[in-house]
Amino acid sequence: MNPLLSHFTRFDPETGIVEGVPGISRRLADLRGAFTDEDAYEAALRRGNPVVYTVSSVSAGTGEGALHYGIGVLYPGTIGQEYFLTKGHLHSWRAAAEVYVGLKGEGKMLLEDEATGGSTIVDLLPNSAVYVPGHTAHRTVNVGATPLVYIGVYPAEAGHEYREIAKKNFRMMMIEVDGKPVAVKREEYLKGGLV
Ligand code: PAN
Ligand code: ZN
Repeated sequence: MNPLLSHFTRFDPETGIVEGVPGISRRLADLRGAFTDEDAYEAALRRGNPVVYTVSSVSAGTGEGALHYGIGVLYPGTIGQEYFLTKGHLHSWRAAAEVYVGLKGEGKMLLEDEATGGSTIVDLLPNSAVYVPGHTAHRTVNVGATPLVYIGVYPAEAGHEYREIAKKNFRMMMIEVDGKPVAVKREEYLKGGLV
């Protein structure tokens, strides 16, 4: 048995903080390029640099067959019409899938097949799970008014690859229209349609 392996993890359901694990915080300034409305992004940054989300990762198991998991807390908010979101990534080991379990709040997951560009948007809600297949870019969006808390479990060897998303972003986006979340194609949004 791996002596570093801890079988039991307790986390704060409000903050996602795991005992003994330093979490990472992503602030608005870390999310340059993730929001489509650049003017709204720059204007928001001039007003402040809030924490948009935190992730506490538990990576006790190592080697073939091991799993890692992270507890994410994505705060509510918007930049222009766009809801607060995570950077989004592919796994470096593309075949690595992931299971997300919603714990609190109201979210959506944007899934985008790397080969076809095909998009799927799935609810991320308490008492529900989302299966993210391999070869699929994934991003979490908080479309509610309270923190979105979730856990994501993935192979220890998955790795995180952010460059592809940073280059071209996701094809779909979630925007707020009349107080409700609406999915739009980025190219349509950029043309000024559907809003
Ligand atoms: C999650 C994500 C978490 C933060 O644990 O890492 O939601 O999103 P970004 O990593 O895109 O900033 C996961 O999918 N891990 O593989
Ligand atoms: Zn992932």
